[in-house]
Amino acid sequence: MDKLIITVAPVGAEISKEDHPYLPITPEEIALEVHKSREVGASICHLHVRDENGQPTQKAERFNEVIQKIKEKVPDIIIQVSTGGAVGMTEEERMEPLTLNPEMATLTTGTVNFGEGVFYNSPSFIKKLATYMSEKGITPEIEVFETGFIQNALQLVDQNILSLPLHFDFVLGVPGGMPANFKNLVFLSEQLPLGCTWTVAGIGRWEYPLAILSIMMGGNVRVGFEDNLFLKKGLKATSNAELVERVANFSKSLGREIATPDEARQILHIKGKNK
Ligand code: KMH
Ligand code: ZN
Repeated sequence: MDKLIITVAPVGAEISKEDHPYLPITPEEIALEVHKSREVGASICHLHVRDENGQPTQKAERFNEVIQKIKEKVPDIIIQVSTGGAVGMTEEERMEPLTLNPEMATLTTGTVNFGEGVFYNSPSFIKKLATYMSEKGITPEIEVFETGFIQNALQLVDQNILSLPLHFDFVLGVPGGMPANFKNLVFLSEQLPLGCTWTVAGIGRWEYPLAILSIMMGGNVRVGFEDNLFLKKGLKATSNAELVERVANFSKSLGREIATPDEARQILHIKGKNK
């Protein structure tokens, strides 16, 4: 089994300081959280950023500011920018961080209800994002909120826009999306062509049960305030690093070592380093 790749998703677009005072918002706060998370085992940072008022933004300038701060502290971590942004953002807004030529970016290959909103991804927009990433050599992570999203990604392979092996993230437990449970994770992982890699982001209380199953199955794990705030029932983590460290400890105790960013690059077939 390959070493475990841990992704930290420290910010997200859905929670605020009112939900959790430890949510990192400023470039300095985000960089510090990523640094602490890297020290305990994270090799990828799934990045959303916030503006001066704490609101989600996809402005390239703000992403650049945050990425520079992260790189000062953690030069080797893989930065995966979000092209999902927040529900309701325009396609143009969502594409902005790609202009920074990041090493990795998300690519959601379908539309899903998302709480009270709709996370809208039309076939033409999916194709546009995939084509852009492919032309620029940005490694996509396919975000899967429902089974059909896998087929939609494989269609892009048939159309010679993307190529195998692809890397997938199963996001389970978003209200409106595919429920989080063990059967769904096993089912999704069985749909992938040989050689593809996957990670799981269990939302809320499912973060750890699905992380443990993934560790045992040879998958990978995403944790962070974007998905879950709690270390255990009633106890909020005071840092994203506490969530990362818990997964790393589970993995080590189950006999699976943790990948460094360079090892993650090899496992995920990422070509360029920190472009
Ligand atoms: N905030 C969600 C609407 C991604 O980062 O690409 C979308 C999301 C997925 O978080
Ligand atoms: Zn995200």
